[in-house]
Amino acid sequence: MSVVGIDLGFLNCYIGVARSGGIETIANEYSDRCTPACISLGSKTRAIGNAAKSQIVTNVKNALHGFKKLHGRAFEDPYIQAERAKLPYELQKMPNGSVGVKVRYLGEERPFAIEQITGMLLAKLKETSESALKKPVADCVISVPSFFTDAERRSVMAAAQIAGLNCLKLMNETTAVALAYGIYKQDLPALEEKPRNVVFVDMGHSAYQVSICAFNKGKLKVLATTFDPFLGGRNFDEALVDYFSEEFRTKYKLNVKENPRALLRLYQECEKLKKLMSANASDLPLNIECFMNDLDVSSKMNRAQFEQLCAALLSRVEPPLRAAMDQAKLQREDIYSIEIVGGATRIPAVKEQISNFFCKEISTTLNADEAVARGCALQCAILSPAFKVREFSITDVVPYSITLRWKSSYEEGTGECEVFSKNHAAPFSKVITFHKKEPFDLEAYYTHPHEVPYPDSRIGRFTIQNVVPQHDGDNSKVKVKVRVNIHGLFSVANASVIEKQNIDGDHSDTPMDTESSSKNQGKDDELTASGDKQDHPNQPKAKAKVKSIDLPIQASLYRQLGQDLINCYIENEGKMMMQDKLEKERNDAKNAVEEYVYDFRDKLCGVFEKFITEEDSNKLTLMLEDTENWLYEDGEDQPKQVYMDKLQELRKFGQPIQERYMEHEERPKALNELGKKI
Ligand code: ATP
Ligand code: K
Ligand code: MG
Repeated sequence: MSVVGIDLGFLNCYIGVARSGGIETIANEYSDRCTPACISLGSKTRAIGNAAKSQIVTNVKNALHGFKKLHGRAFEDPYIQAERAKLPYELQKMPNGSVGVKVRYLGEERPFAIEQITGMLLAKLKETSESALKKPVADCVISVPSFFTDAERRSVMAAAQIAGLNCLKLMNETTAVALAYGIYKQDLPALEEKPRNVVFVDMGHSAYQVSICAFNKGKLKVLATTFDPFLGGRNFDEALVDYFSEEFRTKYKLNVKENPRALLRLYQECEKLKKLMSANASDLPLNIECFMNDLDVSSKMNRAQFEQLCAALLSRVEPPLRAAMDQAKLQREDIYSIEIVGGATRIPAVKEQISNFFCKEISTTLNADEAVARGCALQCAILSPAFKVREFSITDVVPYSITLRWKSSYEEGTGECEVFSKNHAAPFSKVITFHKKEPFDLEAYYTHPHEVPYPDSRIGRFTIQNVVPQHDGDNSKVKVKVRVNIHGLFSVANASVIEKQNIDGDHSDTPMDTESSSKNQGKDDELTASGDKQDHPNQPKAKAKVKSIDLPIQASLYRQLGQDLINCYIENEGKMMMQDKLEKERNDAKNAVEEYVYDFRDKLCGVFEKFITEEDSNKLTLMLEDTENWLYEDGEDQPKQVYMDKLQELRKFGQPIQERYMEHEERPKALNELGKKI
């Protein structure tokens, strides 16, 4: 069984694998360890990754990129509408109200759900892993931003399923980085000592995330996570694009924003310029040939100007750092080190903001591009029974507090209770007791909608079924287990009714009381809840004559894709893969003809010359020329078999000459051998 971790980036994806020697990141067919999060749909085939990236400017409407955060949202979502105005390809509302794209593929206009798009990307990463590891890959850990809500997480899970991956865990990006940092550290404080507190900062292309973790030997505990989900390298690119667009308007009378292709090129050039400015403070040129209306454009910028231009963005670096320290209740002197990753932390002014806040040098010892993938691979190794790694326990946090609201029976009305507070340990299970006579609904939602970068606070509704009064007409005692699982997903995991045969005095009028599950349930996603007992003291329990009967739960999760639809997407992905495979074979067959033509022609005036009459050689040369022309005309686009037949036909002429030549080559050798024997 293989052990794979995937950093599913907004711009760049990386794959980490665990091998006996340790963790490494693997390269794709372009010998590139970074696979761009890009998919280009064509009339015959799909290109995914590097090949797709090079088509962004030429296949503007069908080359998809920047789609990571379209997951799990309604089409009408303000974030989606804002992205839609900027994306060069078209977004489309899917029948279930979520987001898809409208592209031309195989010669017709087709919609694809966002889960299918990411599914394509993940399938490509799966294939890359398989060809590197030379065995099938299914189990993996996939990274998600720590601020992803349940709907976003579930949508990524669906994408993994479409790609044929078995996602053992959706891992928060900064937690993956923390694991990559901690697991090999030999000098962590012992369990009973004060933990080592480390701040992790990741600024990628689309988002900025901070987490503070406490390390002891063999364990890490996330204390707080904070973020600006809308601050990343792309915002700095955008600032440059806006600036140069304005300049080109006055200088060249060009309206860049109205020309998608020019705009995309400007974005690419600005990203390059931004990176150059990280290494060089002096004036740097920006030149784009044949930019628009056959005009070449040029300009320049230096780092000081850039920092001025981005002052508003730079001022957004500090607040999440401050918030993280507040939430973790730590002072600057409690921080052992500040570790930064993510491409955009290479911007000197970003680094400066961070180190100024902590009054401390920041550490760049982690691999800024690969730490997330490495952490995910380590987590996968820990979860995989097939792999031995050192014991390391990871406790993450719930990013947003979660409240349960219930509609009670006629007498009790409605009630609510916060079941998980912000930064509560996760994964975690709690048991809540209700006293009910009939089935009831539990609605889960984020307690403080304004803290959640998502416009809907609903998580899901869970109906606890088959609840009836006790024999004596009294309330039944219903125990409901709520859980934030290993993926960071909330659920009502199970419900049971406790038959009233006990006399435990637990008969209060309060509609519910909470208690933490105090037993480890023997599953990955549950922790012992001892730390929580103080908050919700356990009622003394009567041991005798308690019978617990499981109750069915009907769950309706917010923005959940139905399994039927996912199955349909799985089938479609299979068809598209087959199509890509056939198209590749067809192209290979065509290339084989072309190669044969060139090779044969070379040999006709080279090694074959002595083995063929001049007349035959001329005839063959003509025939090869015909074939070459055919390849560019009628033979440009033929079924695979046509190319195979063509190759066969050419071989009929080439083979005899080849044989005469080989025989001639072999004869002296054979004689030589014979001579030795005699
Ligand atoms: P996200 O984490 O938001 O999903 P990602 O993981 O794909 O995105 P990264 O690969 O971490 O993002 O970072 C990409 C960003 O970093 C891009 O905006 C890129 O331009 C920027 N970047 C990379 N190198 C440099 C550099 N030397 N100077 C400035 N910016 C850089
Ligand atoms: K990345
Ligand atoms: Mg990233």
